[in-house]
Amino acid sequence: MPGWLACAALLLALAAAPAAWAGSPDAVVTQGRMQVLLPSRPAAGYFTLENRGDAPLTLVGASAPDCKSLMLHQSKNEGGIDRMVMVSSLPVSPHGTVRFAPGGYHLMCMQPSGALLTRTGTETVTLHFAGGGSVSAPFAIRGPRS
Ligand SMILES: [Cu+2]
Repeated sequence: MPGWLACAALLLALAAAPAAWAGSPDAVVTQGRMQVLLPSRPAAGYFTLENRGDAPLTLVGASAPDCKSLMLHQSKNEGGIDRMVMVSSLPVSPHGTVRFAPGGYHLMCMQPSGALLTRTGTETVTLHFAGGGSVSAPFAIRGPRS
């Protein structure tokens, strides 16, 4: 086989390799929303994360332009006391779904600014996965009663 042909065959094989994502894992984010209670308080982010791939995904972080930091949190009730714990990584099984919803997992936006303070439009939230991939999605900005 001529050298160039072997090279073309290798490229084709690489293109067809499953789960060889670089930058865009098989993760789909829906129902994203940022709930801003008071401008002086951290805002909470909720969404549904679906893994449409055949390989497990591990969510390891999040970021947004109008949050100084955007942390993964989990609300827990232990002995009648509500508290929040930091989540360093969260696995999403193949074809599995994880919901970030009030009372459970949520994003916590520290020191909200920009559109989060005027409570208008959407905030682009980027989810980061183990292995270096990430996915961005628009999150609707909501006030306390919406
Ligand atoms: Cu929290």
